[in-house]
Amino acid sequence: DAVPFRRALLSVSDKTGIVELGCALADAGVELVSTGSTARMLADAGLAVTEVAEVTGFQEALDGRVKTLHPAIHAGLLADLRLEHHEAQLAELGIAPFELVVVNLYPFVETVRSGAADADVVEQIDIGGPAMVRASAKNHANVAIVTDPRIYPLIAKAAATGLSLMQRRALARDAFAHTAAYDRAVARWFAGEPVDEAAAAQPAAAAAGDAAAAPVEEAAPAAASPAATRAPEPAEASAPDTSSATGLLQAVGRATLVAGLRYGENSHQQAGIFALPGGRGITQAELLHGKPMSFNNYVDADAALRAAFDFTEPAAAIIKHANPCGIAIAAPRADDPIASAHERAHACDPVSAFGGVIAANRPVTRAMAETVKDIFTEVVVAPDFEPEALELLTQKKNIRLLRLPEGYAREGSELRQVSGGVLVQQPDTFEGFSSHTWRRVSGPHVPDAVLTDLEFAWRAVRSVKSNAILLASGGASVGVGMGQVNRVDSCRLAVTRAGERAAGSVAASDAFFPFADGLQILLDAGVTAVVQPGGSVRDEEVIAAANAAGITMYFTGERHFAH
Ligand code: 93A
Repeated sequence: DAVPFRRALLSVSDKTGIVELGCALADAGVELVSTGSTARMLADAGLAVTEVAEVTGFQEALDGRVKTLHPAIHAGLLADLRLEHHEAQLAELGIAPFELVVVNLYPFVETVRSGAADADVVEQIDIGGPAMVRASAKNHANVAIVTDPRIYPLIAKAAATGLSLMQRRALARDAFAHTAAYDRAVARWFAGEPVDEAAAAQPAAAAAGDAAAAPVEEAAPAAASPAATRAPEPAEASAPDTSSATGLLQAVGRATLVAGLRYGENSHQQAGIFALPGGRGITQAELLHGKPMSFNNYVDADAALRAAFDFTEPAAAIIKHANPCGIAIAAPRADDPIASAHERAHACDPVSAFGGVIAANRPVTRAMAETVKDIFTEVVVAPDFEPEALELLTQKKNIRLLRLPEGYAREGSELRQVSGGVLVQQPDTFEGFSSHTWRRVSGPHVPDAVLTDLEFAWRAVRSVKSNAILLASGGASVGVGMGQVNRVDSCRLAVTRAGERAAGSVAASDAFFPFADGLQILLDAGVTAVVQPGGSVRDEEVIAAANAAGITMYFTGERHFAH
């Protein structure tokens, strides 16, 4: 649904970046139409540009008060070319449509601030500009409206292909917010009130700041250039506090488009990624190499980060379809801790790790890269990549390398859509992982090493979708059973995946065993210790099974469902 740019209307007071944008558009064969001083600037840069006056057949009138306010311009902005009669009327009138409009308004607030006389302030009330902005935004089905120089690079990148409907809609939203804030400032001035607050109320642009550098994947599916993706620079000062539901919802309301995605979970679903103000997560990560991130890549990379960054030790997680097929921390005294963590995470389930998404909570080292390069991997996301690691991995065309923003952090609340509304909750950051707080309900005291393993398993299992069973040994998962609709199947899965490694491993269950049957599967496979929340009405039955097998079992008192 990208509408290719054939004809663009440029009329800007703030000339920042307009020549560069003009050049990119001209290079892509887009015809440039422009007003007075904008046109002169473009022409001075050697670009072919058509003056608005040439299009309208009227010279600017009334000291410039009437420049673009003309049917020859506005019909070109408002024609809905999905309608045959609009197309026919345009042709009859001899008017060509615009697909791109770049406008910013007379500097009204700046003029007020400068202490200018009333007559001069009034002259700086832009009329023709907002008319174009609003017309184009209304007609976003056909026109992309750009009011913020910060997104010119994004437009330049899409010069040859145009923008998707989703992107045009986001731009339209920002355009109306922009003109609304502008008019609010004008109204305040007439009321004798300070204009600054009104101006400050202006929402962020559709793709603010460095997002400008983001590729327009959806619009340019065939574009080979992977170019760095970087989301808007977080505006810390004004960013809502996302630890409360209202804060998170406010942040969502102010989310800005980072990029259209090629498609959603499937190729017939449109999709895009939006950044929250102040966000410092996967959305803000920089794509150092590889094809643009897909919708599913983002989901999996985020799940991988959640798992890897749950540990303070060097840790790696490999995700497939939002579930871990391996989580591990570095082996004690490993030469290269993060390489060790990754190798051990991979060893958990090499079959599933094929085509997986890897997250590391430490910079990727050369040694880790050496291993990763031989494994088909969709994405590696990490705080950074050592230069040699980058050199090795960039040799692989199909891998995506993502560098996290500094101070990577998840939002303080989580949001999930349900029909008619949204669910908001605090994330599961509960830190009661120490075995000191657990209750031993069966078996003897276990050695410290086993306790440490249980603590690892209990933490790791919360990154696994329920019903989750995670078998671990030596700080690495060895078998994961996830996402089953009964716990027995999750136990079977974990044990099967672990194979011979189940014997001697420890197990964590994200919620209580409702019957002894699931636990029995773990016991039969040779699991030596179990940690689980407890709290089932049949706890006694479950404890009896553990006792019969002579294994140690702990109750934590809290569960870690992840749905
Ligand atoms: O004077 S206006 O209210 N009437 C118009 O017809 C009109 N057309 C464009 N303001 C108008 N503009 C504004 O001129 C634009 O919003 C933009 O800010 C400025 C660009 O003029 P120039 O290209 O001559 O610098």
